[in-house]
Amino acid sequence: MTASSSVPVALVMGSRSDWATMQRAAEKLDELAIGYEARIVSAHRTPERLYDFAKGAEMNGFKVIIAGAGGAAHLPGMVASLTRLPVLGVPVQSRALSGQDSLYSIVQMPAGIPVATFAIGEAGAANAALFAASILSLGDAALAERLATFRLRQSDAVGEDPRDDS
Ligand code: RP5
Repeated sequence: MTASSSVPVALVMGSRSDWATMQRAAEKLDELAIGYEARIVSAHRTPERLYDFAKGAEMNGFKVIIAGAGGAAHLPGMVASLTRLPVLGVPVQSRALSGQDSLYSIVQMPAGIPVATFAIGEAGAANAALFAASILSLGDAALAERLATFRLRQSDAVGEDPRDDS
């Protein structure tokens, strides 16, 4: 992701094992026709890749960064420290502590460098994509319309009768 990008969202994650979770974000971005690039960028295994990505993100045309990681999840905070772009952090559910480690690592940023933090796991990944859509829709009327339609369809899909299984 060092070449110039024409897509607004960077979808980065600490490991290939995070993709099962982070693809929920990719699906929502696809649904809303928002362009993105997905890439593995590990804070501790590929620190130089992390640095190059985060320092170049704005110049490469990204507007929002979604960063997912699990365990001692430094990735979103490190990325946020290297760019002024909004960073949306997704705590991936870890095996040892069910993602509480990931959540606390991401959400407990000391004052000065913010990371918007979402729910643990797939719900967080999906919501990070929807939040990215909200941010981008501020300057994109067509996307704002697609987002409104998405919400209307979501509402329409919720029936009132709990016994109705159709
Ligand atoms: C973190 O360590 C990754 O974000 C991942 O959630 C976790 C485990 O990584 P693997 O051991 O599966 O590569 O860096």
